[in-house]
Amino acid sequence: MTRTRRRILQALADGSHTGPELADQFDISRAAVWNHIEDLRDRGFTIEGGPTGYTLTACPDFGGDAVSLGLAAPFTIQYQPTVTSTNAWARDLAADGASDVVCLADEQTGGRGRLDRSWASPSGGIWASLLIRPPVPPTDVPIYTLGVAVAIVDALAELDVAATIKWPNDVLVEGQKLAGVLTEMEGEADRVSWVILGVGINANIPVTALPENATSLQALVGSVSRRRVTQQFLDRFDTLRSQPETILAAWRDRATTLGQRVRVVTQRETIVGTAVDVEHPGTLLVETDTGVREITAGDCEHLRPA
Ligand code: BT5
Repeated sequence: MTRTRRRILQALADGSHTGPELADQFDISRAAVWNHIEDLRDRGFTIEGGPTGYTLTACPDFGGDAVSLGLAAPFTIQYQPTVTSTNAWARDLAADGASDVVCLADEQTGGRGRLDRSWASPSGGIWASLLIRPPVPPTDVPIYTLGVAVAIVDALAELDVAATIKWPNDVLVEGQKLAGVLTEMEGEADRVSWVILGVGINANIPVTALPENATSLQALVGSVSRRRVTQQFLDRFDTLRSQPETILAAWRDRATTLGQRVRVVTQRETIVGTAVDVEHPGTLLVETDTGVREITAGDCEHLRPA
């Protein structure tokens, strides 16, 4: 969208304006204003004309223009209806030097989970990858993954959906997975070059289109505004990334793993015990018969109490 068109949209979001007012304000002809309004309508914005001028009465449910409008966080939003994987797309942008970009899609044909698992991504989801370049060493990156999970839980709370986090990054509602996070990065020993935080939220999707043990917002509360959920999530994450020292406490408050009997499968072994804490930057401490183990990565299963 051109800069003028974006500014006209913002002006209409702030209140009604007549064609001549917009023409004056942006120093363009009335015909040009009309063209911009028609283009915005083609993009899915409902703009009604009346005695007080043009009024924006509805936004599209999703898309780059819709999510950008009213977003406080300084992210550039890029949108494609269908992609293979938003993380793969964000990697291409990272190679081009981009930063603070969010790649959004309605559908992914090759969505990925951790360890190359597949991630079901039918149309109606929020499939998003945040490309950021935090000034930290690679060892600190897991804290941003925890921050993303916190931001998702807080965005869902606005819909009265009470979600919790299972270490390290599963967002669950009543034990079923509603959202997941896949973090990728590149960097040198003392500084990351880029971090991609891939976020999948099952939004307006019937559970029949999802794997077992998955749930969706549609199943929990009915169809939602993906625009609002995405904006709330991005704004919350932006606040958290500016205060990374607050993330761990926020994560602990929203986690279900602490205090539970767990089985954690890492690349090398399986550890069974009680999850007693999570330490910076996201290390799980599990008390076992042979002492406390520190686990930096793995798949965690909550067990019934012994
Ligand atoms: C994750 O992996 O939970 C990370 C998911 C990240 C997806 C986003 S979408 C945007 C971006 N682009 C991508 O290509 N990926 C990211 P993991 O913890 O490994 O969980 C994967 C497992 O969750 C699978 O093996 C299934 O059992 C299950 N699963 C697959 N699709 C699911 C879905 N839509 N909802 C819930 N569970 C799912």
